[in-house]
Amino acid sequence: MTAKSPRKPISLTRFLIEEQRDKGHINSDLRLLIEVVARACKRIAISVGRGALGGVLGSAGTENVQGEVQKKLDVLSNEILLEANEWGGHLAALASEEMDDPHPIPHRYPKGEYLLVFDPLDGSSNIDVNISVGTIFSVLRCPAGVKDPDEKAFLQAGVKQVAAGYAVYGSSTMLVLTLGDGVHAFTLDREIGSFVLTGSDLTIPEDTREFAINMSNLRHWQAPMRRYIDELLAGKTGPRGADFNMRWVASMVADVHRIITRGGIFIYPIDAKIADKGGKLRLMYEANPMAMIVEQAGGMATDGHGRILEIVPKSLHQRVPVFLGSKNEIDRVTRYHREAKV
Ligand code: P6P
Repeated sequence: MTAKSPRKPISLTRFLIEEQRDKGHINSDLRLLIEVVARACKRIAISVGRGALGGVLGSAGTENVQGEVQKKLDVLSNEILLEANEWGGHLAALASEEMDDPHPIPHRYPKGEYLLVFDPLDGSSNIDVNISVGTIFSVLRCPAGVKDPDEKAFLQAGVKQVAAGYAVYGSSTMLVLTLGDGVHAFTLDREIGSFVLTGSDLTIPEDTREFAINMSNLRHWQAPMRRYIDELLAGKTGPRGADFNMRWVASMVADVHRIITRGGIFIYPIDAKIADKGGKLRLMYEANPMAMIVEQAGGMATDGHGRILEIVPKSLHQRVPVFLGSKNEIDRVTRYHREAKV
């Protein structure tokens, strides 16, 4: 009997060509966009992976529009994504957590039909302590007839996203992607320098015994948030009749990747400390792309009241509360908020 040859690895390039040619899910511009973003993420992975040897740890000594001190790698990652995407002719404009306003495509290059918005290095406060960080991106269509997209062109509800993904720079570098037809995971094969398909149609279990939240904010939470977490902490003898485990990496990409991989819930609720800002996490380049990925994997993503993907943005850097992950738990905690009418 001849030994069965192992299945040939499917590269990201082949996956995207088959999505375009065989399924008609994407066109050549969107295929190019994803390939370019993936290549930029490989470059970011190399810089992140160099750590202290790369001279890119620590603060850049500047602040972004959020008033957050920028890390050198925040700035570098942003520049890598801008340079990679400016010349290809697939984008009409870009926007980033690290830039006040949208970045126009230079007039010397052709424009395309897509808008790319991203958090170039999410969780960057973890870089100096060698904890996983990541890049989050969201793809929208540029509204018809808009030649020079400004902020207004980006202000589309998350349901309008045509693709979303993240790269997680952890023990391995992975790219997790949805084109609106399921969630697929690719692992970077460093020897050949390609992302290889290592997970198809990822699915989040509807139930979980694991939650992720920053417990240090407990005293600032609204009543339904306290009720939900108190019930989890009460364990077997409490109203839930089961013990729950907690994780909090303080890197959204790492926490969400764990949930995509084995289930769980991630919550960054509104609290008294951040009520005036509307929340901690940004709608356009954190909540929306992650919400699309989570829903495509069978999970749920709300702001405590309604689907995150149905929120019509009022500004590019708008913040929202985020509840996402295993469907039955997000359904419960959202019901508690609705019942409390907060
Ligand atoms: P806290 C990172 O700064 C981030 O935007 C997310 O990646 C992460 O989930 C959250 O903030 C952590 O916030 O308040 O726990 O530091």
